[in-house]
Amino acid sequence: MRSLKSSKVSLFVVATVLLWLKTYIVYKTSFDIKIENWKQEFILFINPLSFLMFIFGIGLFIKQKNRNRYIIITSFLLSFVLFANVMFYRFFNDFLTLPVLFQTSNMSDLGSSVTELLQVTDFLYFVDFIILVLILKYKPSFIVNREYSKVGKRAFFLVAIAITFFNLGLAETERPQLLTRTFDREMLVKNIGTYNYHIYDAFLQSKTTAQRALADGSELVDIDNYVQANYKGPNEDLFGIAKGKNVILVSMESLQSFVINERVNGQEITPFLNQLIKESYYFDQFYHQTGQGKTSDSEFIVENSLYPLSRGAVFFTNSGNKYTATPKILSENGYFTASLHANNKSFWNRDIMYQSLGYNRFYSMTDYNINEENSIGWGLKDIDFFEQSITHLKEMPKPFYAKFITLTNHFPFVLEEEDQFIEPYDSNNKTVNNYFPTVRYMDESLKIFVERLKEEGIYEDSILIFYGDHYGISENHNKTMSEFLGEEVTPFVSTQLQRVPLIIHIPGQKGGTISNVSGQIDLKPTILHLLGIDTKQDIQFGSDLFSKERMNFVVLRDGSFITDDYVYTRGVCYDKSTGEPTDESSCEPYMEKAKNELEYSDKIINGDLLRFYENSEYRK
Ligand code: GP9
Ligand code: MN
Repeated sequence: MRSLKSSKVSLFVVATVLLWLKTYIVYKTSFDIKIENWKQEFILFINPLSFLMFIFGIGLFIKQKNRNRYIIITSFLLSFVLFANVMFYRFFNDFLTLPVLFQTSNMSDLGSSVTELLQVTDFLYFVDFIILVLILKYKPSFIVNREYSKVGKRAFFLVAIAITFFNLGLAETERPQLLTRTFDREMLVKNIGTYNYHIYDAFLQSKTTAQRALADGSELVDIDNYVQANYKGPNEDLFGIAKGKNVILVSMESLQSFVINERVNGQEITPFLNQLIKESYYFDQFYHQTGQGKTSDSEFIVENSLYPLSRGAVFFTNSGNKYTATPKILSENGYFTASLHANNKSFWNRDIMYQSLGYNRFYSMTDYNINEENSIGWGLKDIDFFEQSITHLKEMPKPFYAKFITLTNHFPFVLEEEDQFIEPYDSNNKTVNNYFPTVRYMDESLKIFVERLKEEGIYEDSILIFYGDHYGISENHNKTMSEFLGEEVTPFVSTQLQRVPLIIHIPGQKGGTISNVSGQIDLKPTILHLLGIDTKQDIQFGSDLFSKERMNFVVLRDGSFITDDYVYTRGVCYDKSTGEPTDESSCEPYMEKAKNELEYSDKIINGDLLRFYENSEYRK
């Protein structure tokens, strides 16, 4: 009697365990999720559990009669979500997101090929659901149906909560700031599980939708007035100087200005860039303005002349917005526009965002030959990346606008012995030590890239724009940085360290060093003006770097700003000439402007205001 009773189980337990195991098996068999160590494997294994406990646990509150029905329906729906992801993955090699689901072009592609994508064995994706139905029909005695005590229910949900936190905690150690930075769908699914990922995606989506729905375009009047009042005309001598030329943009991973013309252990850190600077325009007071979206933020700023968001990555949160980005403008002006980056295409949601930015083509991981020998750290080594990219470049229709995103100089700055052209710095801080050889490696890759461009006859027909995407050495390393720089890293110095190199090479121009206080936001009008394209009608917060009317002023995403004479950061006004705090009144005239710019830009993004711009009547 006793043994008979104990062999009975609750249907919700069976459903949870079956779906849990099934999800894990599907992860392993239907998706290509890269696992690097046992901890990641363990996270992958447990990640469906907490969600399933919650969702099936709701059944505990439902009266017996309906409970089984609830469990069966839920099991079917979740299986369907999983299956839909599998189908989507077969076609797009990516996980579903809500905006994508409603992006008709994507879905009609998929719709027409659904029958081709279906396989006979696909019913296996519903096998647990089938088992549940069969049990209920033929072996109902196997199932115990009872009401659960309050304490029992409470204990159950406490365990579910504990598992959630355990999962999130583990994920955080594997991937810090996973949720706030929202890196990559694969990374999210890997760490929080496919079901939680959909909830998170739905949350992001509803936030965006609500803000967008509430906007009506009337906000644009103020913004437009501000932008028009701050418009700076182009430099007459340079406007259109590169008309019809190719544009080669290189995002230099984690490159900060402090390494330029600097040595470590007596060796030059960036010999090639130091050389290139002599034949180009070099901006030594140029700042990155990125937030949590890192590289993707820099891409966003550079191509839209808007600020990124203070939280999250705009590439994720607002990828469906209307933008008037450089690639879009240029493709309307006869250019072929492409981005080249040897990483997973869904990283930073690039595959989706690039459509909104107007790219014709994205050369991602699958367009490169990547193997164990030619990769390190985050993927394909920069030298191999550039070498392989030349083939793509040669095939592009001319003129082209091509953006290259380097990768090797990425935290944690790992490099193989054979790629170390200089010795690491000597301190007890591995990150800072190793930063220099990887920077040096990237410098070498750029040298090879330019040599190849010359060999292929592309160099003389192109303008080159090389910029650092964001800092590489974070504030966690201030102590070692103080040692390296020979001065204490105060908030003032830290702000100065946010300078990244910007080099613009224009064939036939001697160039020179320009010390305008400027930032990534200024690149869009600069590039367009060099190509002879007017930007007077654009909503932009930057201004042409060569303009004679320029104001020396840049705002960073954290609200800090820099002028000719002052640095304002963390509520303190610093005198640039001394690096010491000074009277707040010196910074006061700019405070309002800095705040306004960030707020206006946020409004544009959150309200998707540019959709009202082109067709609107308000501009006379
Ligand atoms: C990844 C590359 C680097 O595709 O953009 O990412 P980051 O962490 O620098 O933003
Ligand atoms: Mn980066």
